[in-house]
Amino acid sequence: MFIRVELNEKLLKATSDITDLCPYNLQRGPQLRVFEHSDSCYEFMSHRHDSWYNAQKDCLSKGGHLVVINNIEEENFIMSVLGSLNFGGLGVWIGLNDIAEEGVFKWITGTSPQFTYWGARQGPNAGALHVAHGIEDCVLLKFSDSGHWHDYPCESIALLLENYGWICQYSMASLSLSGLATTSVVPTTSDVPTSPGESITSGELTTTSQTET
Ligand SMILES: [Ca+2]
Repeated sequence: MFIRVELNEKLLKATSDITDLCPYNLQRGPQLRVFEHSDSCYEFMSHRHDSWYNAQKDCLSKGGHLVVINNIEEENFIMSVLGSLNFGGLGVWIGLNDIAEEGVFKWITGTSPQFTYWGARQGPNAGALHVAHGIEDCVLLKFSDSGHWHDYPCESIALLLENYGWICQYSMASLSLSGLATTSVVPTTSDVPTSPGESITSGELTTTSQTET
């Protein structure tokens, strides 16, 4: 029994920084954050400047997608991290767009938004006479407007530059103990604990898997 406890302690020690559970290919640093209420990692590419398309491409290439904001807590989390990173830009691209069907905003994951945070006269609230409707198909979380969402052209049009930072979202590896079922501690003879309270100091971790012969 103590072996299982010891393993859990080792696991917790190894994951003392929760961002350790983020995909290994992501660069570590203050731009990589975990939101406690979701199983996601957020990579703040807020220092970069590019089109919405290239932003989404960047997220996709690393196994994620542009951020999907499901509630006010997630919105506030993003604003607070942008603040802590001393974000000085206009805003950041998020995964919402109406590229496929004008006026019907959907998340990059294909779902319809249950929560929105549109600024005044933005997105579906712009009014039918708003001439820019058809070209403003991508959504910027506008830091300078308290984080409200504004629809913007997805990319630069002639001299009108539309390059902004962005936030990628990734699934976090689950802290599953099921993987430990095939992991056992094999202490060397001198390391065998004499009582359950004693810890293994130099036990070797041996991992076996079904793919091994
Ligand atoms: Ca539009």
